[in-house]
Amino acid sequence: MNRLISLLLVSVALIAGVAFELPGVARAELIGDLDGNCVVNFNDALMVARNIGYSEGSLRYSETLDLNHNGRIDFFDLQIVASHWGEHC
Ligand SMILES: [Ca+2]
Ligand SMILES: [Ca+2]
Repeated sequence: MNRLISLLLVSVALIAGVAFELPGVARAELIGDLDGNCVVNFNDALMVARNIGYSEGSLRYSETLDLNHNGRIDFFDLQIVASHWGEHC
């Protein structure tokens, strides 16, 4: 069930990421490449989706996954991954 929810979140984020440009996100590095394999793809989105809801102070919180640095792994972080989908080194 959790996998299904993760897939649903990734799908929604992909649609939203295509629909909206996210302002203020620098492109100096490969934003959204969370596993460091030089491409932003499903695995990166899944890393965020699996940890949505965790915030600073939680053992499962990760600054790396909190792409907008608001202290919480949330849908907006997933949306950032989606907006960089397919980019590579
Ligand atoms: Ca990656
Ligand atoms: Ca966040």
